[in-house]
Amino acid sequence: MDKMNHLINKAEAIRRSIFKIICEGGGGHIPASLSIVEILVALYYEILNVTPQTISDPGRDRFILSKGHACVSLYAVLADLGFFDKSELDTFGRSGTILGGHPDMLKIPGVEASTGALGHGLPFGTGIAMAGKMDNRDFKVFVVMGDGECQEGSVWEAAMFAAAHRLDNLCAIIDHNRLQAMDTLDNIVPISPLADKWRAFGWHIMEADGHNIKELIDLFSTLPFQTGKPSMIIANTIKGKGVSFMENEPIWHYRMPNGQEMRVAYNELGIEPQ
Ligand SMILES: Cc1ncc(C[n+]2csc(CCOP(=O)(O)OP(=O)(O)O)c2C)c(N)n1
Ligand SMILES: [Mg+2]
Repeated sequence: MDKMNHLINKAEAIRRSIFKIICEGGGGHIPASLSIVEILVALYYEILNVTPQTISDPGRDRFILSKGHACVSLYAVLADLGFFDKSELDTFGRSGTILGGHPDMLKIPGVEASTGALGHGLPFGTGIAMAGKMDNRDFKVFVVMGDGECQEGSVWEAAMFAAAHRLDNLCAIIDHNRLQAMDTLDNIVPISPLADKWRAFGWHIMEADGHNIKELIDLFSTLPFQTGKPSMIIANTIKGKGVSFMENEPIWHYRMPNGQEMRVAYNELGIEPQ
């Protein structure tokens, strides 16, 4: 099997894992997690130079999931790569678990930043990128944000700072699924034209199909897009990707499927019934 097919299969397996973990754990953000699967697969299986053995190495690449509510996607990837034991995934939603509804950097091996309150991942990542420059290190910092998250003022403070300090070791990815918690961004606080806004703040912008692993890898492989500028990938995605009745439907941000809906989703994702 060639590499790309392997990664596409990996993404499908991660989708199945996300769905099972959240359904068995009794709650979580399914559509937001499904939205970023290919972005995480492209980064963790091809781009990031971090392994379970190097999680404390000062020279490692850093990944920050700023939209922390999608953490189950990250948990599934980290467990698959051996950052912690896969059996931990069965504890999601139970008392005493290290795998909370938002990721905790003090508890979970491989998690670089505790996130969940939106608007903090980019400031956090910008600080690490600045430290990398000051220490003359050549690691990269990747931050995945939600598009609704870009309504937070702190995002734009970090955007200005990163451009001012020429942080070309920083790459942000916006999961541009056009939905926030309760509705479309356009119906709440529109943020378009998104690319022009970031460009005006001094970033180099590229756009991609956020579900096309090859396209994402090709882009990540050319970082920085421009010397002296932070890089941004606007990844066009579908919230709920892979479960037909959840795709692009805001109601599923907080809702959990009932038994019948679960069976439909299991069938679509190719999960064996228990
Ligand atoms: C500061 C802050 N305000 C509100 C919330 C509640 N909240 C959780 S997810 C979410 C929607 C975020 O939308 P977006 O960034 O587009 O992410 P998506 O769910 O589409 O992946 C909101 C408002 C939060 N986590 N943090
Ligand atoms: Mg969104």
